[in-house]
Amino acid sequence: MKEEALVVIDVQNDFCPGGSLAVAGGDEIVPLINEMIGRFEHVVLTQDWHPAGHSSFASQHPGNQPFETTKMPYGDQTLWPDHCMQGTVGAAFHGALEWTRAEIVIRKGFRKTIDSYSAFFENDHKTPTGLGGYLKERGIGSITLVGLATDFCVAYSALDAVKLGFDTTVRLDACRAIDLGGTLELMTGKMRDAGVKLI
Ligand code: VGL
Ligand code: ZN
Repeated sequence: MKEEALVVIDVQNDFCPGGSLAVAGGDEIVPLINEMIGRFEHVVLTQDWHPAGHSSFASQHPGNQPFETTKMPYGDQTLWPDHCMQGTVGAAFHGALEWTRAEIVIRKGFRKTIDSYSAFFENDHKTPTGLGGYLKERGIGSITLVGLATDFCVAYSALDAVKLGFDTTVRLDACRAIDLGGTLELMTGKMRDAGVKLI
């Protein structure tokens, strides 16, 4: 029997109300995620973890505003307000998240010149974070994704998980979206087409 893991994406203060890149209702999902954490054999967390001056921050691109898109060597990149800086309160997990059972925390976006939405690959879609190898070595074949944000880090993680051969489910009721001009509908469609189970 293949093992199953819950993968909790980026439930961090900066993505919750009051944070610098707040996702509407981001904190509402914490009780449901806590309940799920209690039911899964394996729990994995991801943590968006940027150095100061990260290249995904609009503040590093004179002439650009947050939420605009720019070209990077690895492709198009949305620019964000400064967020989830390493070691800050904004980068910490939401205070009510019951994370103690997590067996691994995957940090991502820690290289200054490249962003990483997905828990599996950086935004060049080539550089692995190590999570795919970790799950495979542990005999985990199915994953359920929850967290923030549905249309960015959750969606990119789910699409990569399918590519890596994991049986992949997203619990949409335990996610919240940024929804930048239709990105929620776009990414939900891509997940459905790729074979992600959306619940
Ligand atoms: C995320 C934008 C920038 C996310 C992370 O967790 O969805 N979005 N960094
Ligand atoms: Zn980020």
